[in-house]
Amino acid sequence: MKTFFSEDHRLHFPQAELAGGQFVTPFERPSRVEYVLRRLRERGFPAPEDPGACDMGAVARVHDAGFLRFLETAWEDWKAAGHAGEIIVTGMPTRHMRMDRIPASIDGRAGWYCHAAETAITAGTWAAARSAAASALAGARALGAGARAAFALCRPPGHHATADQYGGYCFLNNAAIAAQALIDGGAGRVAVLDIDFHHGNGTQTIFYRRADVLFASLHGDPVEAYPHYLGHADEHGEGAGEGANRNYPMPPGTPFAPWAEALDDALAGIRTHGAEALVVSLGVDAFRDDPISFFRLDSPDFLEAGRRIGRLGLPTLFCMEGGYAIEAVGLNTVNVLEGFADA
Ligand code: 5XA
Ligand code: ZN
Repeated sequence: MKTFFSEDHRLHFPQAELAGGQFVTPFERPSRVEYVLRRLRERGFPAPEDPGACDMGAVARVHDAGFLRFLETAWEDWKAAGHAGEIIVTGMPTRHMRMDRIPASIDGRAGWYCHAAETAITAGTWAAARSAAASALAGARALGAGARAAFALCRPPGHHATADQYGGYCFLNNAAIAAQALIDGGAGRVAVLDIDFHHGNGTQTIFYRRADVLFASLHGDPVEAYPHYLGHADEHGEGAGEGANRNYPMPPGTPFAPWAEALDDALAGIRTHGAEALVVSLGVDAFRDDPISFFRLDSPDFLEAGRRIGRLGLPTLFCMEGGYAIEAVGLNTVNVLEGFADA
């Protein structure tokens, strides 16, 4: 299985994340990928390829032009405004406020383009985000060239990023960008399967009104878990996309058996949809020891999840998302890839 990865991910490492009313070292940190790289090596996967420069035309197929300009210039604008720290949003437009006027100030624009204040922007965030999208696009190209599977070791992750908002540690929606590239490369229908513990609100919103990209997500019930305001079972898609969105919210303590039942149902939906290619948002924070999640999957369960995904028989691109039990992230991620390869 070809893997793609850029060292530029290191350029994004905020000093702090706002969690539980405190500033803590971000859960989403560079060392996460070191464990994945080490495990890939140990298990005999080919050395990851650098994806090269990011095709911004492909990124612009998914993201709003104003949002991309904001991400590109945010750090300079923030510094020019005299701010000493990293970009942490203190106000966002919410109910009872106007949604038709984008502010001029960097503080106002940062709030406009953000949906979760735990996520800071630093000097290197834009370069790191582009490098993650580049890995996803290289993976999509590998599938287009006939590969059965590819793994994009994306960091920062992407599935919470909407067309015009960052948050949940995500800036560019790597999986959505790859899915769109597969469609643009000639696939009639594509599916995105999101097995990260958190609902992929960004991916859902991007494709919600479209029939050509099915989105299916297994996640902690938003009644209890981030992103809190989307991810319920009754969100089925709208307009042409009606029926092409499938959510499987599950309660605290969910072990593998019901999770796997949801996975099988999602895979059956993907088959029925007639997808010609699959993008997997591969988060491993459904692991029992994950510090910010509440499912109970064990490491061998990720192998079995990979096998079930592999039995679908579709060309598949895995894009790395979350997972914060740092030392187990490598094992659990590579277990999914190995299970897939064994199927
Ligand atoms: O998949 N998403 C994550 O792991 C990020 C969760 C952010 C919670 N504040
Ligand atoms: Zn997650």
